[in-house]
Amino acid sequence: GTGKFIVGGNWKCNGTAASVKDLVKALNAGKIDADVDVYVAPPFVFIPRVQAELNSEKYAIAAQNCWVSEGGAFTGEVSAEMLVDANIPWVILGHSERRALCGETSEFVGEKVKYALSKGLKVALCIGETLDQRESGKTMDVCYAQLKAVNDVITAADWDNVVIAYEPVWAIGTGKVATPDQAQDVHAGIRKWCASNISPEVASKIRIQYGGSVNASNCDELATKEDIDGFLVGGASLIGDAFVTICNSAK
Ligand code: G2H
Repeated sequence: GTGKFIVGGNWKCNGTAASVKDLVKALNAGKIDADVDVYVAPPFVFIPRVQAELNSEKYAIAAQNCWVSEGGAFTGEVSAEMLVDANIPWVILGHSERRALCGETSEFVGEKVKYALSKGLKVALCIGETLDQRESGKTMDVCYAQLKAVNDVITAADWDNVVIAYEPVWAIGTGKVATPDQAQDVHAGIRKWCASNISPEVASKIRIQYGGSVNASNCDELATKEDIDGFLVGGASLIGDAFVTICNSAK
């Protein structure tokens, strides 16, 4: 890849006021290389305190989700325009946990990406196959279908504000990380798909993060791969020094 390395910390549904305070302190103490973009995605309830305390020169804020259209009578949801109004520049959409546990289809994720982009948010779009799908040889078809559902409803120019996070479901929170070659193969396939189905320009500049059990020990080798442009980190993003190490793993 040619874009600036980008690392996201997905805190998922974790934390207490006290643990968030400690994590912010550890992140603020970390030295982040100049040539990396970093975002962290706290649970909504912690975002205001993280915004107030986290060093915004090193870390941007992301939401972990937002609603598919304009806010209104949608109990429990947070709208894209609320994120913009709250100075939250990024949103993670299509995470496999939301696809699997909250019934989000690829078409629904596509509509969410479209709406979030239309409001000016930057999107980390998560895609990836399950173990069954990998074992039956459908990895690339699954990734392509998830990308197509988004590409069908946004323009080529819209992709400038999208980062793709390839997260094989079998590697998420399992400690079972994809090998650097496995990840590289899929990333290269995704980039090729972008060249054929969006444009060669988008393909050459879109950033593709790898996610799934990334930690401070495995990030360096993964980061050597040509088409791995960064990481989306779950468990290890809750450990300040580990996350800082991952942020600085660009080769
Ligand atoms: C994948 C990843 C972050 P973890 O979901 O999105 O989580 O690093 O815990 O596998």
